[in-house]
Amino acid sequence: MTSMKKWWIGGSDVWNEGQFEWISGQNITYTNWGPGQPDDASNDGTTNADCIQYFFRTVDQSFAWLDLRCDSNISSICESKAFI
Ligand SMILES: [Ca+2]
Ligand SMILES: [Ca+2]
Repeated sequence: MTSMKKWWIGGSDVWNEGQFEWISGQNITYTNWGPGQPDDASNDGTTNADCIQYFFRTVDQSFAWLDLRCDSNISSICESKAFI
């Protein structure tokens, strides 16, 4: 990883506002929303925040989720099978 401290993690409520799902279609069974999230708003004040970002909270040195506009230009964390 680089010094970036925010990533897409593949969850969205673009299909049904307020009902977040993984893009694989699996239900989200664990959440780690930051304070006040999800609020369907992005940091710039725009609405329609439908994708889940995993980010580092400098205020308490922890990681949390927030919802953000899906067209925001950040990197993704991907899951794959191990090839061992
Ligand atoms: Ca939303
Ligand atoms: Ca938000």
